[in-house]
Amino acid sequence: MKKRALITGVNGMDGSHLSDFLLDKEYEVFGLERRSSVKNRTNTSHLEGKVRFLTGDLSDQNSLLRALKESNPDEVYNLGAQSFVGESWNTPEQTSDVTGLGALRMLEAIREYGKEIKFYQASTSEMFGRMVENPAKETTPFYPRSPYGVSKLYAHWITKNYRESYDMFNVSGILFNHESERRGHEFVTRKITDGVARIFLGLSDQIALGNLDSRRDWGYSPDYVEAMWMMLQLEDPDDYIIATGECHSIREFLDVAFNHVGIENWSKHVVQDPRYMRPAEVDVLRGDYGKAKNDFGWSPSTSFENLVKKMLDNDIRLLKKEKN
Ligand code: NAP
Ligand code: G4F
Repeated sequence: MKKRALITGVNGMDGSHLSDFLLDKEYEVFGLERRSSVKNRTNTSHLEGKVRFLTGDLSDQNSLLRALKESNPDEVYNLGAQSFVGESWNTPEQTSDVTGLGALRMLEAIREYGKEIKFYQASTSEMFGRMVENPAKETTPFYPRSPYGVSKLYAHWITKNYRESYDMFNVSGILFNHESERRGHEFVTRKITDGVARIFLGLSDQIALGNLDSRRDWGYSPDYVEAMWMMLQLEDPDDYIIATGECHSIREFLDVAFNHVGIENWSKHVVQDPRYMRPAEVDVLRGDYGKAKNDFGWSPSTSFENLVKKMLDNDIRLLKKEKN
């Protein structure tokens, strides 16, 4: 019998890579998407006919129970969220509702449905925020710095609490930043690779950015979705950090990207725009993935330089196609 998985946030970056990964493993994959006036399947257009799309919303309790009944999953991956940190100051209530309470609603739906289902919660390094220990470990105290980080912390704790209260197989994967060719355009990495590709092709001259000094531990999304699956195959549920252990500044990201297209001095191409500064910044994030390596043998396979180059080459290809 094929295993069945339900993925919330299926059209997002991770949701689409996880679908690819699970289909390769012969899962039946169901994807929860919310209704929108224009379909947003840029990342999943290649999956039409392979993934079964269900309509639902993490802010609507009954729609989640209905999705469970329709998919009867063995595993639920809760990847749906308002995931953009900057936006969370504009819509803190909606962010808390979907990103925080959404996890509670899915856990309640699983309890109500009554089947033993393994649950994965997409937790984040943003919960460490102003890091009190570098690199962060699973035991490091949390200090979130945005409504998004606070919401994710609620989702993390409710996942753990339901595991302890009801003996559910719940895992919280604390993933550090990860990117891919499918990353949304508002996130800094994709904004840079798209911007550099445009400059290289003569379509634009400048990229407007915010804080260039923050540092992130950037990995590659396809490596990270494998870790999500590995966590759900463990004997006992637990929480794990997934990271590379390295961190780089936005300036270093710009260096690698511009150098890749032969531009050494990029300063005239980058302007700092106060619109992209945040009310409270997370200056540095770096994680220790030692527990994941030890317990299930996971380690990252894509270097920082390769990640930047893959994203940039893809944006150049897409823009050339668009131009033609
Ligand atoms: P993403 O590309 O922004 O995808 C998020 C998905 O959630 C989108 O498909 C979005 O659908 C969906 N969604 C938003 N509101 C919803 C709602 N009310 N009901 C149902 N679905 C909703 O994010 P990602 O980068 O793939 O990340 C996946 C998850 O991991 C997120 O929970 C994120 O917070 C978390 N995370 C990400 C990273 C990272 O670096 N990428 C690191 C740690 C944790 P629409 O298209 O309709 O908006
Ligand atoms: O790319 P970002 O928007 O990602 P951020 O805030 O680190 O959040 C991402 O990673 C989290 C895991 O740590 C996830 F939970 C979350 O869902 C999301 O995927 O910003 C990265 C850094 C920040 O310090 C930001 O201030 O880049 C800085 N930055 C500088 N200029 C910019 C810009 N960020 C954006 N989005 N746009 C800019 O123009």
